[in-house]
Amino acid sequence: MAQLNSGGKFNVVTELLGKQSSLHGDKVAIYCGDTTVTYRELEQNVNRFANVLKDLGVKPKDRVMIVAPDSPGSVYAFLGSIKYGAWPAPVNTMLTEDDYVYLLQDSQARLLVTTTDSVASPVKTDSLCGKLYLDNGFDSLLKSASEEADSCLVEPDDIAFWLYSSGSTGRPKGTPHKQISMLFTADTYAKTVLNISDEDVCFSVSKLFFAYGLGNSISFPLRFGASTVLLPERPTPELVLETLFKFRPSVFFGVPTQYNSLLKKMNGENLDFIRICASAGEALPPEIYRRWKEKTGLEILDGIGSTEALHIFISNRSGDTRPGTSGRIVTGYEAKIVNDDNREVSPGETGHLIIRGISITPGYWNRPEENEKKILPDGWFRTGDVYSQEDGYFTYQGRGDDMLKSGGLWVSPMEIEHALLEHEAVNECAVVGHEREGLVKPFAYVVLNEGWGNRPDNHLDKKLLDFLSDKLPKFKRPWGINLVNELPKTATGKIQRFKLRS
Ligand code: 3UK
Repeated sequence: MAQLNSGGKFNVVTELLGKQSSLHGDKVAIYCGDTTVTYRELEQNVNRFANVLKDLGVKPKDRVMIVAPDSPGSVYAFLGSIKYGAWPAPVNTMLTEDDYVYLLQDSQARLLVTTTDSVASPVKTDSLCGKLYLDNGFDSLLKSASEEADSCLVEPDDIAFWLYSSGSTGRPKGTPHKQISMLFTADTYAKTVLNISDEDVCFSVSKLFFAYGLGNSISFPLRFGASTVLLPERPTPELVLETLFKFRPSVFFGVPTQYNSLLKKMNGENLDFIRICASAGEALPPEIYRRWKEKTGLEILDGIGSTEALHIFISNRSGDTRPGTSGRIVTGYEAKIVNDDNREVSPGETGHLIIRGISITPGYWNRPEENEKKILPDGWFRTGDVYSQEDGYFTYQGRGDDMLKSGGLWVSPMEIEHALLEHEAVNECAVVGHEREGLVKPFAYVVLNEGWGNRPDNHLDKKLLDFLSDKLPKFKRPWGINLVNELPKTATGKIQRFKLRS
């Protein structure tokens, strides 16, 4: 597990790259389109980026915001900043100009690393002293810098980088992470659940600016001397399949909607180069698990992680998957389910999930009220999720603010959604509570699969309700089904149930 000999100062990038580039200098660290980067080249370019920061007058702890597609250049910027002691903050590339103004102001970023076509590129703020364009002059700038650089030596608990956590409501929150945390997530989840080694090639559909993608594409492969496949483009199912066949990764990281759309595009392809499939971001419907297993012969390991925890802390294991659950606690973390008074509930009972582990953020940037609510005594952290647990297997019941109480009984929107998804007409759905005569009742919003929406006779809303009557007890059945063209989603693809409620 992530432990450092001297208890002294270090730099996580030296820890990750120094060892790998001397052991496997010629090995490919990054595949991206037709570009390959060896471990030696990666270390040299990371050093060059650190030297560029110095020349630009950036100081340790200054924020370097990165708004760029996944590419070798964005990895140099991320790791080079950490090596130099600055705090890189990779953020979502799909936001609006207003969002970038907010993010740059909130972080007081000194440098923006972006591309010329980015919505962020024209933005100006008081704190910003410069911009670097990865697609304009970047290569020659790097070439002019020395390939040797000293590491900024710090304590393992010092900050290494920031992410932005996008809750379902409110502005994104700056979420600093410690140096040690990149190693910790690798040595816990990536080692004990995925068993990643230098023989692996990792490919993540989730981008580097998500905590999930950052671990999958940087911390995990580099920690174990594996290779990573980066995809700069939007991961359409066609492009993801093409990438799978081109690089034949052994570890595939997806999200449930991606598995769902891949299933719809696939036609007897053989994916036997994949050793392990992971899913996170939202609960994996058992139906998608089943169909994927049937089509590919592969299990999907569903696990829950968060931006605040940096990566996955509860997960299914190979050969021991329980579809419909998030699996068991990942070695190195602790989890408890508590009631409103923070007392642990009995097995099988539903309550708030709280977790503890080294990789949890020390606290949001400039958000004392949020920190007060979420950070509990003794290092426990409130996830905001509602869970139950039996025999050590944790079952997601919904976000705290999405749960319904109907007829005095807890109703999990997820459970109804999973049942609806078993119907062949249903593409996506979301269940929320609406008030009827002063009481909250479940209602479903359903997006139909192609070809189902325009059948004249369909009465599908009635048919779906009939379908559910075999699957769910009466109190859990929706009071109505609304057929809709799409569901409101966050930039990260999570359904915004609060929008359907209002
Ligand atoms: C939900 C899940 C049920 C849950 C993430 C892996 O998703 C990640 O981070 P975010 O900050 O969102 C965290 C919230 O998403 N969630 C995530 N995974 C699951 N719900 N089952 C799951 N398997 O509400 C959680 O609180 O965007 C995932 C690794 C790193 C991550 N940041």
